[in-house]
Amino acid sequence: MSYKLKELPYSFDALEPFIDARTMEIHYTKHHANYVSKLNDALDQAGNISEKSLNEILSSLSALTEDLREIIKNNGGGHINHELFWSILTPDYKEPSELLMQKIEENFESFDKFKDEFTKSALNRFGSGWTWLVLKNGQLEILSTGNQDNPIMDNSGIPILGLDLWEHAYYLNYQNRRPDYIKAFWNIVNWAEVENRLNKI
Ligand code: MN3
Repeated sequence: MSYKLKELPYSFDALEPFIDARTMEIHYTKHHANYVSKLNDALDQAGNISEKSLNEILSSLSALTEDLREIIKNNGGGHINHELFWSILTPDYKEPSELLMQKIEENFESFDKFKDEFTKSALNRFGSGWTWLVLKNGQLEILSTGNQDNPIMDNSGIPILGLDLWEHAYYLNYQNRRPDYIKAFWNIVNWAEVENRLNKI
């Protein structure tokens, strides 16, 4: 079984002006596509491990041989991280539902405090990586990972929201201005999908 690049639920220019069309196109057709293709190559070599779901494989990377572990971690992580990322973005922004808002306020006092904490985490990520909102032991938590690592890899939570902090996600439009990219992100979060992911855990 091999993994495929799922169609984006919107056009490349749909998230403008917050994320420009050229960035979306390269990000999806080159970067994400490359993770998928390298993941499939590695799984071909891995034999029967590929019968497990990708989440299962990535939650137990130590079961892999050393030569495949790093490549499956990076490219499998790259694939699931981007699948999540595309899904939690939308051109039709709506505020979180009352229920989700309540859950956020329970864990972070207020929506603004949640956004501040998430933003801080994203600004503090040195180099390439992600900042996540995860569910861990019934609580919402913010954490950041390097490279294409995903919180499921070390059991630090199940992500329901993630922000790609690799330069390829913003450099064409924002150059070194990561703070502006993070600020723009709040205009295109698909809170309904975040809530949907939370409900499925
Ligand atoms: Mn990316």
